Amino acid sequence: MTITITAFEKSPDRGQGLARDTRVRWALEEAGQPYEVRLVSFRAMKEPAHLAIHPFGQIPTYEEGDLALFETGAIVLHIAEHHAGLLPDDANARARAISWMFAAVNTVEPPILDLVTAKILEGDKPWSMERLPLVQDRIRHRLRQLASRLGGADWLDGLFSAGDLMMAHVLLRLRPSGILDEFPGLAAYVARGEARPAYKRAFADQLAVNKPAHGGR
Ligand code: GTB
Repeated sequence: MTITITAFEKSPDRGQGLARDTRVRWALEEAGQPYEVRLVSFRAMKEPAHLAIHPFGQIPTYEEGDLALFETGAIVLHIAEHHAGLLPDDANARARAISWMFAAVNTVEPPILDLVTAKILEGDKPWSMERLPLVQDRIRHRLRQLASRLGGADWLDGLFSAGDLMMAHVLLRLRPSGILDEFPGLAAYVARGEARPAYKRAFADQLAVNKPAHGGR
């Protein structure tokens, strides 16, 4: 059955891989599953046809036969549960890997999203500059905890899993801020994720859609 995902017709990051379709592409590449991409404009995302698949009018979505999913955590978990390579066979190790997936989207991603909100959506408010250090420090607090748990290991719990995939992609969003580089262990962790052939294919495919015309940026 053909798998079809949705992605930005034109990603605001111009192909840095920060939009969330990248984590779904990455999971599909790790699982060795071919897929098609339907590109959607910001307007189309808010129209009934897309809202029928994604109630919040966002990307990415995932369609396979009569199954339609939204939310990257659920999509990546679905892929990981149906194909080898993203979750361990041992039941307890599998449950722990899923904990890391939830930790990525529920515990680590929210303060990172707050930074985006503070800089972009609230950047013109008179109190914005005053709030920024608080938001940045909340991220640093989480990263300190995560770095301490990772220690010198390559991955969060043994072999690479969907938990690492989600966590590494969540952390990638921080790179433009410079905060990721304050934590060399985590920066190296993200780089290990990016070095995986599956990530490279996913990144290249989203870049091909978003590459600025005429080679400029
Ligand atoms: N919780 C949902 C999930 O995990 O699937 C969140 C989905 C989501 O936020 N999708 C964003 C979207 O559709 C795209 S990824 N936004 C349009 C809208 O809400 O109208 C978020 C994103 C956007 C841009 C960049 N960037 O330019 O760097 C990075 C990430």
